Amino acid sequence: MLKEVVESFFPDTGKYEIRPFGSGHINDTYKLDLSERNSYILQRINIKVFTDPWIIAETHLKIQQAIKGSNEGLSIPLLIPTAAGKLLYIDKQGNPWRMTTFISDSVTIEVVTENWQAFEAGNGFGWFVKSCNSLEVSDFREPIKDFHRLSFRLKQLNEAIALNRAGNLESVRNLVEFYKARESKLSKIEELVDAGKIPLRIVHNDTKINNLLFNNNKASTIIDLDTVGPGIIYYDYGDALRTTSNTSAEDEKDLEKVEFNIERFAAFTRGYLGQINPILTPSEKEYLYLGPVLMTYIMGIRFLADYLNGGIYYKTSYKEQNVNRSKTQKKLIESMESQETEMKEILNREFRNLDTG
Ligand code: ADP
Ligand code: GN1
Ligand code: MG
Repeated sequence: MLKEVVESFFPDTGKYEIRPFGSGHINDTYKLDLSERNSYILQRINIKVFTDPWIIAETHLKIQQAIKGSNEGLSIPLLIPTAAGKLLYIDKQGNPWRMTTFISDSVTIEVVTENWQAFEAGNGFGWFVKSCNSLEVSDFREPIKDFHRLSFRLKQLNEAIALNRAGNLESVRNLVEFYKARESKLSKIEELVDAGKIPLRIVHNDTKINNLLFNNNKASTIIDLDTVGPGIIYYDYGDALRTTSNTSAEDEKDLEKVEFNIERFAAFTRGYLGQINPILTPSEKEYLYLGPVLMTYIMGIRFLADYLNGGIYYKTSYKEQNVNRSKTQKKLIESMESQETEMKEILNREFRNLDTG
């Protein structure tokens, strides 16, 4: 199978090496070495999740165009077409494969341990949204419909509760109650979007910290562009902070170790706003503090729904992983709630500093 795929991109290649790579929850990623200094990333796109993979490829190309000429030391992996000139190879089973350039000597971070890493993450993800600012939102299609729409994710959770497919609902009653109690506060964002008060932009939509590559201690490459498309700024700001400011792993079992670190929040925010403050509208600024809690909540209920469904969406390496992920999101939300005043103060201070030069 892999031979067929590799040869569709590089028909004349001689010997090569290919091995699984990375730790994403959705696609299958491989590193392909044609020679010692000539490597690529080959990915099988999960078509249960991305039902129209051509949307992803077309969007990738448009983003490539948009960032051409940017000279801030940041980039994205470039698409490598097949020998037949297509952006994807569809294998005999109907699975789509995509090849991109490999970023040599890069590292990903799973858990941030230093403030500079958070600052760099803010700078990198901020650069991405700034680079997409001139794009026409209506030229882009959503690769996953209603991906971060809260009402859609709540509907999925309610269905999972009603069906209780895995028969484990009783064991997570408290968790369900926790999330249910916060529905109305967070629904406000969707109301603002629907009322046209928060603008749609082209955003990344999956800004977890390991979707950013570092080279020489600098953010260098924004990766995992599958979800790029229309969205709001809170999706990117919020999801990035959910992971950047988490003091522990996404599925940490010892909840004592899980906290939302306010110093990382401040460092990320400084890097992020340094890039995008000039393009933000007043209403986007006003509710920015809600981004982290919104996205942590959405991930918390998605992990919980997948646990109730018996683990049909996210890759898992052990049985309780989805519920552990959901419990860490709960702990992060509690930690954010107890620091809401500080978060607002930090944001206001950064806005003031940037606006007064
Ligand atoms: P998933 O959608 O499954 O999360 P990603 O696109 O994020 O897949 O890739 C998984 C991992 O592979 C990343 O976390 C990173 O470690 C590595 N990776 C992906 N693309 C590249 C690249 N172009 N260069 C180097 N490493 C990469
Ligand atoms: C998935 O592909 P990956 O691992 O970067 C998911 C994100 C979640 C994330 C949680 C298409 O991201 O939405 O935030 O897991 N991607 C999709 O870790 O569902
Ligand atoms: Mg990823």
